[in-house]
Amino acid sequence: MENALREKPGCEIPEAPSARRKPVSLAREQYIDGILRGDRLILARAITLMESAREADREIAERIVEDCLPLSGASIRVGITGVPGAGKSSLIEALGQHLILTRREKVAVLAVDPSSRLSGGSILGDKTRMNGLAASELAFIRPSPSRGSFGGVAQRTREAMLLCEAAGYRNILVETVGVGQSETAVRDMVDFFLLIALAGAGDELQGIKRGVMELADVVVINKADGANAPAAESARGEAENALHFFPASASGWKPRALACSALSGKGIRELWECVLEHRAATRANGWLVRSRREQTRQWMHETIEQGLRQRFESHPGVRSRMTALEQEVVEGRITSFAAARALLDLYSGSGPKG
Ligand SMILES: Nc1nc2c(ncn2[C@@H]2O[C@H](COP(=O)(O)OP(=O)(O)OP(=O)(O)O)[C@@H](O)[C@H]2O)c(=O)[nH]1
Ligand SMILES: [Mg+2]
Repeated sequence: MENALREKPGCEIPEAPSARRKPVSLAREQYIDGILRGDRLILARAITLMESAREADREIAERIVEDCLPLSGASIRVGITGVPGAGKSSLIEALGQHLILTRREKVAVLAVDPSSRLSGGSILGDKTRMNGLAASELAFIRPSPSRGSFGGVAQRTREAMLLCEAAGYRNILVETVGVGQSETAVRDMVDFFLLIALAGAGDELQGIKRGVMELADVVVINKADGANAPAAESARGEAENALHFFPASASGWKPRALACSALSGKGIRELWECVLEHRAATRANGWLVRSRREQTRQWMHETIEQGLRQRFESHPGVRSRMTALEQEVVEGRITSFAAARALLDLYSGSGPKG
């Protein structure tokens, strides 16, 4: 775990702290073998390879993902969102402990954090909230990729998810902080979406956006403990009422509101039972298979978009003109549309040269 969190993009072989670190690549078969054995260090290194900016690393990584693909898919994929401080990390710790200690199941925790691009940090940086998981042999925690566009970050997370599944993780928890596009991106890569909310001072729901609530399979009112318990129960009722007014979801599942405490463990078992119930229902009515198929179709298109963007941005002609054209746009000497068209023409080789 420690190693996984300390891994940096690149390809370093882990060595004793006293030894000199020198980058050594593993062969593709070694990655595959390691992943299939459930070796967490190799799994972490394969994910690092995917996040690498080097074309050669990406190529091997893509082949590793392809090799792992037939062995992926058997997990329950759960997305978890909520405003900062709602208790995402704490709830993941509580759910993870439930899975590990009570159910003896492996759990992988991944993150999509759009802000990590700017801060260089990660929402999973606060490992202190996940002490138990961080110390468990049955858990794997991976922070959000901190480089690349948001679409790239989401794509890396999906690929990491597939590798974790091949490594035998039957439960994947994907954490994302509640800031707009990341919730939709995570919703589109999971089977079940969990929204964490809090009770406010007047017992009403706090910090929930209607658009996000519509994505939720369950709304969890966290911190239902101590003096806050009655307020949480009241907010739960309010959330339950609000959920009734949303149109029925395509999965046939009726979203619920639950009150929980990540701190005391209250409601955690019931929360996971709700996930399992959703699983059984959507498997029986065929939605799970349809949803996964639709997701892979969508991923194909997103991968194309990512690929095009990468190629565009690394195109020598585009790179040489980009800064100058940006400047002209900023100074109002050319419209943004004309500048974009000039760059696109350059890329496709049909436009004005220079
Ligand atoms: N009383 C109480 N406090 C909680 C509970 N869950 C989390 N907290 C506290 O709320 C604070 C935020 O918890 P986190 O788990 O870090 O929340 P988060 O949503 O991951 O926050 P960010 O990573 O900053 O977005 C911490 O001080 C936790 O101890 C709970 O069930 N009850
Ligand atoms: Mg957190």
